[in-house]
Amino acid sequence: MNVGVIGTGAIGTDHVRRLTARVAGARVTAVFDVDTARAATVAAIAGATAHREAHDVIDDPAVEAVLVASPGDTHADLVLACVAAGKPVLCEKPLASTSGAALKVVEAEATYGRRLVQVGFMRRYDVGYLGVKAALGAGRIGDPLLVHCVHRNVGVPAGFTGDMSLTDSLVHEVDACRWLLDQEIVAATVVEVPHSPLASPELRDPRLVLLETERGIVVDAEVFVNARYGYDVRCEVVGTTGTVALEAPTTGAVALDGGRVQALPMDWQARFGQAYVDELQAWVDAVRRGVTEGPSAWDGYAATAVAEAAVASRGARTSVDLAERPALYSGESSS
Ligand code: NAD
Ligand code: ISE
Repeated sequence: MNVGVIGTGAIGTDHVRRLTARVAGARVTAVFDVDTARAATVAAIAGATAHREAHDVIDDPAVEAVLVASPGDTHADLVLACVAAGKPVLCEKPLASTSGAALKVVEAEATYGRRLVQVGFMRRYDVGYLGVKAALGAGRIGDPLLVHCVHRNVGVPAGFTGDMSLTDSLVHEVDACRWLLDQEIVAATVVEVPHSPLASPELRDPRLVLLETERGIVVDAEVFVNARYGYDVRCEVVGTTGTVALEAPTTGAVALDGGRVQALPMDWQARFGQAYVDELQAWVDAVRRGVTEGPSAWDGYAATAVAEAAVASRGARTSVDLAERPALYSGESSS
């Protein structure tokens, strides 16, 4: 499968490397980035052509599917162009920077009549999250009552501003909880906590967010994007008869000099490296079979709508008012 990649920054470059060396059945044949030097360097890794415009990648007759890894506010227009061209597209999260823009993608795909869009919520491919999902599905902890989530980054790049800890980071917890619990989130409340003086004030870092699902389950999610000590993602679902907690891959614990040290990954590349490979492989396999599976445009829309409610919250409970779900997505959202 010939893939065109738009956006060759941190994750775009990683995805090109993965599609070139670790994923079977795909090769990158075209790339675009507004940073033309970067695009040329990444094109050379894959033996691909660096195009002059993003739309040249989508319109390239040799490109069979597109991967969008440019900044979030560029996603919706690029995905809409892919749908108009009838080309399958794996779009990095978030699907769009506003729920209105995400809904336009949902509506365009519903009008097209079959799925073309997969959103890059790669945690659904992580072996730890899959273990939590399997335990819930088997009823091992009874009925879920509440979920504790933690999402801590060492730090964030310079362009990471304002409410991005909600729109770019919290969206992972939103999607994971919708998928694990198989229900929509209907309200968000951001609870004020003291802010770290080590983070830029506009980030108001960390944030504590309460999410309520349609069947009354409450999720507390801490997002701390300048936690410094390591990349630490946790999730524990509490049920009526037990709990199930996310297990992260470990490199073993070192006991030495009267202490015991467990190494942590320092970034998402290390923590979710295998999940990205498995996500891409699943995408390629499905598209080669003529279908698109995995997190859908509806999932992307719902996640952005919840993040938007969190941004609006400022301490007040804010409801999430989703549009009516088109039949194209019935029975598949969050499953
Ligand atoms: P980045 O800043 O490293 O890379 C973005 C690239 O896009 C840059 O090379 C930039 O020059 C290019 N770009 C900017 N505007 C463009 C445009 N209009 N058209 C084409 N290219 C353009 O950012 P990143 O960390 O690689 O993040 C990119 C996207 O991937 C974001 O949406 C981010 O949320 C997402 N992401 C997802 C995960 C995940 O865990 N799934 C991890 C990291 C990033
Ligand atoms: C980044 O864009 C990601 O998606 C990472 O998975 C997440 O941990 C990080 O907070 C985001 O900035």
